[in-house]
Amino acid sequence: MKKQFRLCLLGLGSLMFSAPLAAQISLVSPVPHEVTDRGDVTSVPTGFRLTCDDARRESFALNPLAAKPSTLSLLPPYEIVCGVAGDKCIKPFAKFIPRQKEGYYLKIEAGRAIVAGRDEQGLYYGLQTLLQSISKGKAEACTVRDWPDVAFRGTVEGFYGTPWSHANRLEQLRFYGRNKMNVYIYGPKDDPFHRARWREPYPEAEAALIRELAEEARRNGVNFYWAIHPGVDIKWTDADRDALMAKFEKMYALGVRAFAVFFDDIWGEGTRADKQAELLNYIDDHFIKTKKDVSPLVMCPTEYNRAWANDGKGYLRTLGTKMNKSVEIMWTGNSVVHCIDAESMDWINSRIDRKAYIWWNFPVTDYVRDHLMLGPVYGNGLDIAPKVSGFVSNPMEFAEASKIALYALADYTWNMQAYDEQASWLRALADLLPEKAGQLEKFASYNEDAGPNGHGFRREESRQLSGIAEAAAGGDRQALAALYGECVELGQACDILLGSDENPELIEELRPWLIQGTLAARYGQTVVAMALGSAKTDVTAASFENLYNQARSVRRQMTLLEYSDIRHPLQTGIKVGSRVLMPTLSKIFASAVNKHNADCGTKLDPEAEFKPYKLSSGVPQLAGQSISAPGSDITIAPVLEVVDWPAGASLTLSSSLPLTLDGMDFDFGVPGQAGNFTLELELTDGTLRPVGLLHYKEGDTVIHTDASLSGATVKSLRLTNTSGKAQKIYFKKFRLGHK
Ligand code: LOG
Repeated sequence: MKKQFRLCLLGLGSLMFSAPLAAQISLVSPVPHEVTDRGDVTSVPTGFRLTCDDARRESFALNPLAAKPSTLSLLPPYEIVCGVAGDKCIKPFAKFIPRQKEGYYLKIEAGRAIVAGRDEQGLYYGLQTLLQSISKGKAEACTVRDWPDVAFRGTVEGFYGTPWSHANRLEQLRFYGRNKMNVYIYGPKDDPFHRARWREPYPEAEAALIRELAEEARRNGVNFYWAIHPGVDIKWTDADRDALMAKFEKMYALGVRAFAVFFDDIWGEGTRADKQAELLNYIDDHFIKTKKDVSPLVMCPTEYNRAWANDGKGYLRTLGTKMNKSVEIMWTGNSVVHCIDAESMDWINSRIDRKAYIWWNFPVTDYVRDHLMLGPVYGNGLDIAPKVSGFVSNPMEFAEASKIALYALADYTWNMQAYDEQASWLRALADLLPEKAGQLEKFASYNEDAGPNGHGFRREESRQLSGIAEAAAGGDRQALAALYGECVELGQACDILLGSDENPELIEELRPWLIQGTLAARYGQTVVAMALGSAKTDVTAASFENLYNQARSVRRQMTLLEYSDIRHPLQTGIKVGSRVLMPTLSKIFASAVNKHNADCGTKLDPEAEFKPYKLSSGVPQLAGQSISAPGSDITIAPVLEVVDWPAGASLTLSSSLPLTLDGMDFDFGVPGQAGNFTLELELTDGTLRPVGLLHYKEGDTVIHTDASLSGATVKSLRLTNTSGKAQKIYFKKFRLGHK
């Protein structure tokens, strides 16, 4: 028995050492609602004695204690009394338990703690709070009453791109448990058995993994939702309905006890509200309600944000009136990527006649794959809790890096009024990388904004530069010196993180951006040296030109790194400091060069950026897409949603150097589009040459060019919708090969 207690001690120990300094209830995240009777710091001896009702012994709620419960009163003596409302052993405390679901009462005293949950989930959370508040064998005496503001909190793995790995998902589920999140919705767009082949059951090996996830979720108090995405090709027939039900039965047999149906990003037959409602009601009546042990059904509508809602056609109102009230309806806000406020909740809730279930598209980066979103979580109303039924976040394909935002999201959805974006962010960084939290903070502060994007979603970045950037660009020497210092620190942070083995998975995810960060930092130092030099009379022309050449070379290396294989699959580039730092440095570079040219009569180029390829387009959704040029390919980043390509509108790709073409293929996701488009090459002498477009076989979505393209040396190429009417396509792939 003693041995078991030692195991307990180890469990507590690892938590203790991750928390800095003394025992603090104030270190607990999410921030608890009520903490009273704060008293002395009391020591929590090495190990504990558990007291609970027999009925509670095998409960998942005791998992945080990481050992089998025991009522034997052996040493060591710290007693943890655990129970759920109605249990005998916590009877005297029952009246203190909050009424809310998942709420708990916790009392930490010298010699014992009482943890009383409204339900098992509440007990589980109370234990999490107790364990988090113990640090280095000490805890602060206090009383906590706590409960969640939002009933369903967590994530929806709903992004396009490389789905999370199995190991990622297992770790996420544990992380959710620790952070009091109770939902994980499995819906990666690129799992074929979720979307493209939704009718087919998982092969055995994948099925076993789903089973494991469902089990791990249960151990951590998380509802594992499995989502299906049938809208692309569903026919509203009994056969398809039965195929969906059969798939759900298979998932149920694997241990899944929560289900979702997604209809986002589709067009055509699948988008019909009446049919969607009918199907969902059928599932609700004949599956969810008959099983008894499954969570409420969740659906993502086709019009899932206000910008896309066609109020006149009444899609949302049809769902609102026809679909069972027990079905949750997801909603991303006023647009695809948008913060949520009370007014926008009133708008949607009045249409769907229930509280919307928020699918927040943050920190997902599938629409801006060259950026990371590592900044604080802010912008959502602190008063929306009574208006939402759930709030889940769609993360980045980088699971560990996403934890920064998810940690804060857990905090926000648990206790909105107390939410402090900066404090939560700092705790998140310390939780993720305790030993290098400072370096991670520095790096993260240059990776917050998404850059210009089709969704118009922007974040503040590098707030520490707010008093410096403009002044430095204006030539203020003190500001330039401060900016220099910032660049030194950014470079140090990136180098230190690159060599850190504290969280290898995280560093691997960040690696391309960390390397880019070291270059950005070096570029910054060089540029600032140029500015300081150009203002001084004792700097020789030669030394200035050395700095100039160095700056341009580093800038070129940054572009080449963006094109290199270090990128993750599908990634379109690697941007660091794109909102404030890099534009500021470009301005400083330009003015230093202009000044030098004026002083010395030179003709140095005031543009440092190496940008060999440019894209312009009359198709709004394409105009901002990034270009990548790995090896002898040039690719344009894919667009995730349906692209509306107006009649007559073009896409033009131009190169600053003559380009000898070798081949080209592109995929518009729908067959038969070759005949609707015209491709023209602009040769180096300015003449235009049309190139034939074709599909190799009927039904093929990939478009090929005829042989006249190969070997042509061009300045640009232009693709135009010459069909005479607007075309709906998926901009899936656009690749140009050159010699
Ligand atoms: C998709 C989602 C994607 C996200 C951000 C929803 C409901 N659906 O525009 O899979 O990760 O936006 O790009 C979406 O948001 N479509």
